[in-house]
Parts: sequence; C-alpha cells; structure tokens
Amino acid sequence: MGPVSSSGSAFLIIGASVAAAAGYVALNRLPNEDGNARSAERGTAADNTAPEQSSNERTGPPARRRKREVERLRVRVIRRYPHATDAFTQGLLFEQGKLLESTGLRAQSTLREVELASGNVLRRTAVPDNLFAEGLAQVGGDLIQLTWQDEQALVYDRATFQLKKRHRYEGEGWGLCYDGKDLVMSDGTDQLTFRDPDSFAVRRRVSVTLEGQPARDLNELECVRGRVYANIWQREDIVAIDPQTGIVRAVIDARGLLKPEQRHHTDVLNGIAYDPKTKHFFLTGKLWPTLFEVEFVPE
Ligand SMILES: [Ca+2]
Repeated sequence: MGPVSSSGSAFLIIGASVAAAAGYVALNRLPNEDGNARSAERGTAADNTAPEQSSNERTGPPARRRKREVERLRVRVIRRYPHATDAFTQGLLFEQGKLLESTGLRAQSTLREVELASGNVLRRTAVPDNLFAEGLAQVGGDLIQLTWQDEQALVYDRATFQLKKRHRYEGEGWGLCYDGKDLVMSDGTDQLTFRDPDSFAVRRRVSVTLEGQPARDLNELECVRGRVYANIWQREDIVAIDPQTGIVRAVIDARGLLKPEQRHHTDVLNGIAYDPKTKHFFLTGKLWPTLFEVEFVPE
C-alpha cells in the first residue's frame, strides 16, 4: 500500500464525509486485494498445508484433524442500539457501560465516549492537526489512538481526554487492541505487529493465515481471551486469530446486520468491542445507524 497521492489528499480534505469515505475506499486499497483475501478465506488449501500442523497431526486420527480446522460461526443479535451516523468508526472499545470510539476522516476525526443504551455522545474531542484517526485501545488509564498514514499514535488520559504524548511509528495504522501485555496493531495487510504499550517499540510481528493463505485487509481489532478478533476490510467477516502463530481459528460470518434500506449513506462494517461481564461483542460500522450487541454461535 503506497502513500496516498497529493491529489487524493486534496480530495479527502475537500470532500464531504460520504465523498471522503468513497475517496478513502478508492485510495486505500488496490482492487485485486479484496479478491485475494476472499480467495484466501474461501480457499481450498488442503489441511496439510497449514503451517502449524506437525507431521504427527497431518497423519493423526481424523478426530484430531477435525479439531484443528477453522471454526465457522455466525452472529446472533441480542440487542440493537443507536449509533451516530456521523461516526466514521475506526476504533471501538467497551468499558463499564460506555463505548470509547475513534472516528476517522481528514479534518473530522474524533475521540468519543458514548453511552451504550442511547448512543448519545457524552464527550468528544477533535483529533489535532488534521490527522486521520484509526484504531483505539486502552492501556490502564490511557487511551491510545492510531492514525492512518500520519505515523503517530496519540496517547490521551482516559479520565480527561487530554492529549498527553505521541508515539511515532512507520507505516500505516489501522486497528489496535491491548491484550494485557502487548498492543496489537494491524496495518491493512496480513501482518499483526506487537508493541510495547509504554514505548510503542515493536516486540514482534506475525503473519496471519487462513487455511495456509495470507489473511489480508485486517482492520479493527479486539483482544479477547487469548484471541485477536479482526474484521476484514470491505467484508462482513470477522476472524479470530491465534496471536502466537497468526493462524485463524474461527471465521465469523457477520453479513446482514443492517437491512438493505439502512445501507444508504453507510460504509463498511468496522468496529469490534467486547464486554467481559456478558461475554457479548459489540459490532458497528462506518456511518452505521445501529450498533449491535451480539454473540458468536455455530453456523
Ligand atoms: Ca476494538
């Protein structure tokens, strides 16, 4: 993914939100990548090409091989909540009845605290310096917000939303979550980067694979109980990744959350948060009118 062109930047700056959303889509992805991702996810790679499998496992009993296959899940909607239709959602997390949300677009990016039940924005702060905000994670009393191509992570005080400091990094920033030890970051490729939560230094990287093929376009993330959940850009699929090996252990089909008549003026599904008390997930999308409380169940 090369840098955005100067004409593309101008378009993003002057465009209205929906037009800018379209520009973001057009500029941010090569057309064949989604096809690659799709073929990877629907790929027919034989089980024995999966890199995690030892020769014992390849030749092991059928029951054991089945256990190693990718689980196929779907979304069961539990509740629906209003979601601000000006929120070009790029990062989402849940904390004690409140959602914390990062919204994107150049010159429109925000950090928000949102009441779950009403969808009301309780607090919002404009992201500085015309940055394009992306993923969001909480580390202790801090919120860390990525930027798309600006190569800086903004660190805010969770209590006051005051900007405390910035970390620099190389490359694009898409999704972010914190697993209690590392910050996990996506950049729109099949790579996850694990970073020191204090210094933002790279600790390690892993390539994510689904049935032996690269799982590209990893976008918004959520770290949940030893898995990294990622929604796939321009898809309504979510993958559950083993962060040690990068192997996708489950694919969740999240299609059809919005009714066709609700799709007007909306962009892609983006935004995963998790409530450890209920073990429910929250899903929404860019400019979506609804946020969904869901659980993942077998297909
Ligand atoms: Ca998240």
